[in-house]
Amino acid sequence: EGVGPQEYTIIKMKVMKPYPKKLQCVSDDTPIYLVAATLRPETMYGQTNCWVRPDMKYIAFSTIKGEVFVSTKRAARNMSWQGFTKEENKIDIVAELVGSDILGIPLKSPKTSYDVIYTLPMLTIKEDKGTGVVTSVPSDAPDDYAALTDLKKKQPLREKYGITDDMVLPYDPIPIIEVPDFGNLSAVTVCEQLNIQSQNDAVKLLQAKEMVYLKGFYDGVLLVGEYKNQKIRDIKKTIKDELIKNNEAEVYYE
Ligand code: A2H
Repeated sequence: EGVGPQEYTIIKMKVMKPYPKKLQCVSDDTPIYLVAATLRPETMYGQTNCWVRPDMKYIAFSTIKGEVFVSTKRAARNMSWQGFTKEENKIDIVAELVGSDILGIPLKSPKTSYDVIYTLPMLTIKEDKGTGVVTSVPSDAPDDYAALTDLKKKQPLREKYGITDDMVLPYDPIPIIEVPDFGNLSAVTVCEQLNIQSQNDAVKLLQAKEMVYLKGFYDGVLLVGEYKNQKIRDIKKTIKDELIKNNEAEVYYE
C-alpha cells in the first residue's frame, strides 16, 4: 500500500426493529447502522448480505447526527477524530458486543435489489482494517463469493452460527458489472477458474482479487440502475457522492 491515508466509503446498513438483544438499550427512535468500509461503493447494487466476525469485539456508539454506529473500537476512535462524534476524540459507547451477538439479524442496505439482507459470519475479517464490518458483493468480490459459497454448501457451518437457510439460500450473486473476459459475475468466474475451495484459500483468493480488481475498475460497465451502460471509472464518484447525499454512506480515512 502507498503512503498517506486510504479513503473508504462507509456504507450504512440499517438494523431493523425489533433491535437485537444486545442493542435493546438503544431507543426505538434512534437509527442503528452496521457500518461497512468499502473501496467499491459502485457495487452496492449487488449486496447479498453483511459480514461480521463472530469472535471479534465491536462497539455501538452515538454519532453527532444522533444515530448509533456499530464498528470496532479502533474504527470508532478514528471516526471520532474525523468529526463523526459529538466531541472530537471522545466515544460515547452505548453497548459492547461480539460479532456473534449480531449474527443473523435483518438489515436494509442501499441500492441492493434484495429488500432485506442478513448478517452472516466471515472468519477472515481483519481487526486492523476498516470497521470490522464488511458488506458482501459476491458478484464482484472473490472473498465474498467464497465465504457465501461456504455457507451455502455447508449446513453445519450455518448451524454452528445459528444461521437459518432463509438467510442464505435465496441469496445469489447479482450480475451488476460486465467485465471484459470475465463476464457479468467476475468474482464467480475467477473463483471457478482458480478452483477456490473456501474462504480460507488465501493464496488463490489474493490472486483472484488481483485478476478482477483493476480490470473491474478500468473496463467494467455497470449493468443496472440509473447509470446503466456507463463505465465504472466514469460513475464511481457520482454514485459515492449520491450515497453520501442520501445519508446512506460517509467518507472515512485510515
Ligand atoms: B471491498 P484493502 Cl465488490 N477485513 O468492498 C477483510 N476485508 C475487509 C475488511 C476487513 N476488516 N474491511 C473491508 N474489507 C474488504 C466490496 C468489494 C471490495 C468488492 C471488490 C473488492 C473489494 C464488497 N465487499 O476489496 O485491503 C472490503 O471489500 C478488494 C480488496 O483496504 C473493502 O472493499 O484494499 C476491501 O476489503 C478493503 O481492502
